Amino acid sequence: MKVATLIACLLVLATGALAEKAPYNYPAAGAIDRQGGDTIETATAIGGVPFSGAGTTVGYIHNYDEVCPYTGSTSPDVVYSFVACDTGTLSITLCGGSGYDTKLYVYHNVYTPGAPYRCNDDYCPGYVSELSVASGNPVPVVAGDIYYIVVDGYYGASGSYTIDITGMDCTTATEESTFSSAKALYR
Ligand SMILES: [Ca+2]
Ligand SMILES: [Ca+2]
Repeated sequence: MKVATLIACLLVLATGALAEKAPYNYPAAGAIDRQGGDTIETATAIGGVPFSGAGTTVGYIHNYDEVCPYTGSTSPDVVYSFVACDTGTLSITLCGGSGYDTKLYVYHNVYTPGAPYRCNDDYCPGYVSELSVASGNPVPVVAGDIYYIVVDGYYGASGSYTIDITGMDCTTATEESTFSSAKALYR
């Protein structure tokens, strides 16, 4: 490929990737509750599903970025971790009240830069992210495996977010009940 052709291709790619989005009025920032951790190593552990949390990415470090499909984000990000208590399908949405142009991705068991397990940028109005059955991009999980959920932003965007996870009954009560049943077998 000639250099001029290569440069033309790169320009087309860059223009597509960084195409400007129309402005959007986001809701006011909500209360911070069950804030995500700064990195995969310091992820906030989600004890059960259904789960609802809220927080902010403002003031956090930019550690992660995935192309889904926009490139070049330097947005700060926060991380949650979840060990599936059951095999099934999760829906994870930031669409309940996030206040900026979010990105959302999931890694399965290990951090695999460039190859997230699931990824979404703009499913909802306001360019907010969702991985769900409804969006055609759910998150299948396997009992006992760990999933890292990264709340990121487009380009350099940051702000307040909400996160809601549904799809299975992984509550502490269920786990304790299962554990008690299992223990009863050995009495
Ligand atoms: Ca980031
Ligand atoms: Ca987005």
